[in-house]
Amino acid sequence: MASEEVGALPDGPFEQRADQFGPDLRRALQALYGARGDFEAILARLMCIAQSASAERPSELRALDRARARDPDWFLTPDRIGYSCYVDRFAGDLRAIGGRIDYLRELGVNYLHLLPFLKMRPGQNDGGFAVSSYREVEPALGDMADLAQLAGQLRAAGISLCADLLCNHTSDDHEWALRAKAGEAPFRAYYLTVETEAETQEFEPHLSQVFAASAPGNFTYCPQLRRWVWTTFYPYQWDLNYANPAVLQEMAAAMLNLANHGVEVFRLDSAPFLWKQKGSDCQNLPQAHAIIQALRALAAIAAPAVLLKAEAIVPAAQLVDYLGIGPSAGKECHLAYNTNLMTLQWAALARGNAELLAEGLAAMPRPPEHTGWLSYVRCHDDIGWGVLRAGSASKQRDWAALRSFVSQFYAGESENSFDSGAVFEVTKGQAVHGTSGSLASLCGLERAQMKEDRGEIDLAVRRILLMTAVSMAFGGIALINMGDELGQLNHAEFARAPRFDGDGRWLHRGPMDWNLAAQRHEPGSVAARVFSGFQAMAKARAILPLANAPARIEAGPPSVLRLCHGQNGQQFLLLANFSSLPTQADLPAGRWRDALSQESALHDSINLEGYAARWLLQGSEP
Ligand code: OTU
Repeated sequence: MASEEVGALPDGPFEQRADQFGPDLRRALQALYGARGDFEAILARLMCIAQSASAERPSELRALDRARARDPDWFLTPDRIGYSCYVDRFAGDLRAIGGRIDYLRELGVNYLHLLPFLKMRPGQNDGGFAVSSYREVEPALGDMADLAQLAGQLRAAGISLCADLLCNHTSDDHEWALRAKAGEAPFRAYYLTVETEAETQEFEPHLSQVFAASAPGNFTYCPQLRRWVWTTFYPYQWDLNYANPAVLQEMAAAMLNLANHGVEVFRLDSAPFLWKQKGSDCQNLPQAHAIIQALRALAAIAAPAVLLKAEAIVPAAQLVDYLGIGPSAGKECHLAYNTNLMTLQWAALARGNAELLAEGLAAMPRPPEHTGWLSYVRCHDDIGWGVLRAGSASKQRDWAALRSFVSQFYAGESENSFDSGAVFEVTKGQAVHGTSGSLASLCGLERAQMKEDRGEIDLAVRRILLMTAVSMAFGGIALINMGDELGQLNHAEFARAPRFDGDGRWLHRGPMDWNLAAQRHEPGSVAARVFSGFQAMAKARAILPLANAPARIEAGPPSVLRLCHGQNGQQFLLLANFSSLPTQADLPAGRWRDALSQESALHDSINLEGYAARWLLQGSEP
């Protein structure tokens, strides 16, 4: 294999990478299993897993490993546009996704997150987030060969495939859970269980509740085990016990097997919850970070092209830690969802004011080198308001009041509400959790279309484009949630369907509306306005001098977010007016041009229509 040998030097063979990243693996494992007598054996076993994965890695993926080693910041270029969707609702099955690549390319997408597609629990399965096997695709969606084939097709089209790694829990019908229930001691040790209800109460008071209304509490009694199983999420999602090194070994092997089928980016689901410790809230513990760092080192050794992305819905103060800080910089995740940007943007839109948004973003620590944010305005989950709390911005605020304001606002309950969203998982006494709804419905399109009010439809479209313009201008990968590029509305039928068991997030998980997609070429239609707006931004973004976070962020006037990036003598300025009223914003000295409309010779100040977002460039022409 001459071609392999030519490129083999820069990142070197397995042994070289093992030498380079082995110490990181050792350090991470020490934080987890350092006190154990069999520590060296645990390390050796993981190295063995990495070695066999590396040996099995197909040659095209080894070529990718080499290319990525030459260009480690490949995922941080401003042309990175992501898209996330469910396989069945976007295309039908994995094979059929191949037939939609042209659509994705038309939009400018080069990163595709397919929501869980591995074998899932029959019946209730939290949209596939209850995995029954890490080594099989859900039969209705295809098989592992289809996965590898699709990944190859996507790669050939310049699209990187991202998949979830359900690392915190398995389904209660996963083989490990079944064998645990059957009484096999080694598998019982895969899960976190306690014997009595009284013991659960030693943890509960310190823990938060994710599905507080529909799945209260963090433990579920299992009659077969005659014990209480730790279930942070739904009762059928059993939390794994990483204090048992066998669990880390299984998860590492599962990840590397998927990587060898072409998955390039792993979304580490529920990353904050990986380690539990009595007396703590069992989130963001140092050991949870150590587990991720171990997975990172193993990927670097066995499948170096692979990226890790943290799904950590935590306040800003804890968020950047997932990108690796201090001595761990560059040794944890490459990417993390920028949930702070997302929630603060929605709060700004509700309040018609950008000051808190600017303040919150300015206070955020910068991502370390070679890491970046995943910016998004909507995803398959609710907007979790819980992250808006002390640490989200520098000044003291009444965060609880803000959380209930936004929650009510997006449930359409405030005087000025324009949206058709719904509260998610609200319980008595705990006023706020999250909001469900599609981007378009939350931006007012649904109500406006119902009223057939052209003026309001126009405002809603502007809000959609404003929210997207801000997220796309922040830096890192900008992610579009399926259907948002067309202004797709809520799917009320799903929200009511008994098979989804009252989980309100199905409100915005409707099937892709391909009829609406067909309208994207009909000038003047809402679909065309939204789609072409997204497309133009995706295209224009490629030449913006975006770093992995803005250089300066401020508000002025109060409704306008000003966000600047500057690189190689080129300056970029985003001006985003979160108010429905027009306003005027000062421009920094010099002559500016609009990167989207190409309007040139702008200087001194600029008029911003209600909900207008402008992308302005200064300096050398591209
Ligand atoms: C993640 O979610 C997934 O994105 C959800 O779709 C799953 O239901 C869940 O894990 C279990 O697998 O807190 O950090 O508020 O934002 O459950 C993990 C609801 C999470 C989600 C929350 C989230």
